[in-house]
Amino acid sequence: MSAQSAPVGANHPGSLRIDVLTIFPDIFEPVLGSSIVGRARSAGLVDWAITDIRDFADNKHQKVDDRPFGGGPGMVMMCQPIWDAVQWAQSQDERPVTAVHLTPQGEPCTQAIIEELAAKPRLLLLAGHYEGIDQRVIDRIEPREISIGDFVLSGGELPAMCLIDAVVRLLPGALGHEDSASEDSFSPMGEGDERLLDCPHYTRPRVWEGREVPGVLTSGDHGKVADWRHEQKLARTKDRRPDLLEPDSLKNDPPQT
Ligand code: 9WO
Repeated sequence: MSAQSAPVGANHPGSLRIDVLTIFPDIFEPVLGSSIVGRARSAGLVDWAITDIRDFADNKHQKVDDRPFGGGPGMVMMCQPIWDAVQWAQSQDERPVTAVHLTPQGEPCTQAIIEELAAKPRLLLLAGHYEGIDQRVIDRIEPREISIGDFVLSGGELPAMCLIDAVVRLLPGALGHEDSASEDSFSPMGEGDERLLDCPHYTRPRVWEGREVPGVLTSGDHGKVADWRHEQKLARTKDRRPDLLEPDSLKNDPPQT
């Protein structure tokens, strides 16, 4: 089943370039620089450029926001600095860029969307702040609009980092153990357990504070272990996320127009 599908990212040469446009450039490096994502950069699989939208403000005070037409609280991010930053980022690499705007108004993110993004040569992530971004520059950029969940944050930076983490770990060579990604919850490349949540995991000691590891896992019978894990995945999914068992639940809905 997974054998005939090309590895994620195999359809483009070279490494993935990710541009991030933000008014909080400093918060990215400490998060992205560590762990699997940082290792993937050291290995040359990915690189990112974090761009401060303020650098593109065409006024003395580096003002990138203004009061909303129609009134109301808060501020709105202006078109010009964002458009100029997008143009600049685009000019840094000749490969076509896929723009993504992280917003609660976007399509709910799924592992299928992450796999699609991981196959692109370039991503440009737009992280909004304040009350949001002037709709006219969004209309001009025509980014894919993606939500990482039905909750409101103070900005799109954390969702952008979530998306980068999810994408980068799928790049071939990013995980030490190459099978890991395909065995996850949600992976369409799984061994028939795609669409299912993960099973419980255990490590030593076999007995901890009187609690024993399920006997099948220490039986040495690999067939029984595989069956048990599959049953656990199925039971957990039925119990916690029955919606995932509905047909096409992991497919991307076509854009509604
Ligand atoms: C605020 C708000 C208040 C009441 C009803 C709806 C509302 N939507 C927003 C809103 O979108 N605020 C944004 C804050 C404006 C720009 C960036 N911000 C943001 C991005 N918050 N949360 C995200 C986000 C992005 C992706 N996935 C989940 C949340």
